[in-house]
Amino acid sequence: MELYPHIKKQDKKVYDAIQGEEKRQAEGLELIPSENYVSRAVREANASSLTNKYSEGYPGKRYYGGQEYTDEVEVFAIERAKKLFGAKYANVQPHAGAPANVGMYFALLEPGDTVLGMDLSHGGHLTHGHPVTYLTKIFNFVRYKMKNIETGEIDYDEMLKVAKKSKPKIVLAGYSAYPRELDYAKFVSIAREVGAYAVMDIAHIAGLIAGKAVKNPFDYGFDIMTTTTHKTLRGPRGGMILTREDADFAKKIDKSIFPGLQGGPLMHNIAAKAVCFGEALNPKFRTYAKQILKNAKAMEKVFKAADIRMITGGTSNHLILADVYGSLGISGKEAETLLDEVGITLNKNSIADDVRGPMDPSGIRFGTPAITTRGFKEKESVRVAELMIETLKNKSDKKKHRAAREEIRKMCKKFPIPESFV
Ligand code: DSN
Repeated sequence: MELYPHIKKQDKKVYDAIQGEEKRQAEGLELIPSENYVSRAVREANASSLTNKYSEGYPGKRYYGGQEYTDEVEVFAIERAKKLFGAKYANVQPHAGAPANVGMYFALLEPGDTVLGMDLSHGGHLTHGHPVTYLTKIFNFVRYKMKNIETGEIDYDEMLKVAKKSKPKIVLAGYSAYPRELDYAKFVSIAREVGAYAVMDIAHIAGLIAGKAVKNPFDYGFDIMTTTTHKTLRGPRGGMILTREDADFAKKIDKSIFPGLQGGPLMHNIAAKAVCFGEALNPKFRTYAKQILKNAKAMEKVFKAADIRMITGGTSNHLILADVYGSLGISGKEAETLLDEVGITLNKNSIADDVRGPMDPSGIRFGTPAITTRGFKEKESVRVAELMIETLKNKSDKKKHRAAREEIRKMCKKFPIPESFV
């Protein structure tokens, strides 16, 4: 079936670039742990005529006419999100994860207030207060870290000390490169002790929570969860804020997103979120989420057997952070390039206390959400890990690389990107 007949006819340059990307995705393995493949249904909603509509405001309270269907779509998304995560309120309008976090900060904080978040070098995220963001011009960010890099244990004693001293208004959990589960009860107890909100940025593990493969921070008393919808949750690119507080509090969040931060919501994107949440509510999604973890464990075993150091010693979620420089003498950038050549896409990543700089760090970060969507089980995941290690250990052996490329092409043919998940 010709998928893009109109672009093809009208704009050959863009058409060719899209075709190139389709082919790249079809013929290679995606191991970037924050990426996934969405269903055709999600893509159709995202490409729908809802993109034509301005809908500033919220369902039932819009600034423009003609909202009978956009209201329906947004209510579907909100109701499904609440059910999926056990939330009382959901704001599905953030365009991405960063605006979800910025909107959350402005709803909860005054300029100069303090946030206690995870250090970026130990797995945190730019929007959790890295100095390169504008956020640090307005709010004060203090940090916690791992106590033991080899096990991933967070230094909760130090965290409490810092919290008592700096009196944060938000104790922020969540990460983009941390392969373990957090002790949610400890986060909440520290937040309560200093009178702060307990907030978790679940972007990376939203699908694992929705699929009940890992714990839900709301069950431990967290007040707010922010997220993206396009990672393990397997939806369109986008963000969301979930709350369990009262209606006034939810109104504050809503006001912060619109009109505080954003203009018109992307209604086509919200429709795609609704479709994604519908998929995630299907019991099959639980099987998917659990398989993501099994596949990551299978890859961990191969890396362990090959004596390749993994930050925190392995994984309890969907991602692995491997110290390829320390273990194989190859930088993260070199490893990323070598693996790209054999059809495996992942990203270079700083590791905790990295001896190298962020543009060419010591580590690689990879994960299993996308290959699990393709239908990979433990057997295939083990083989991918073996091919990765073989490629890195034989970095100049072009023959081996060609053979690996060919094997990966075959795997991709055997496990094509599925069109439907329900
Ligand atoms: N860029 C995302 C990731 O790869 O983890 C986080 O924002």
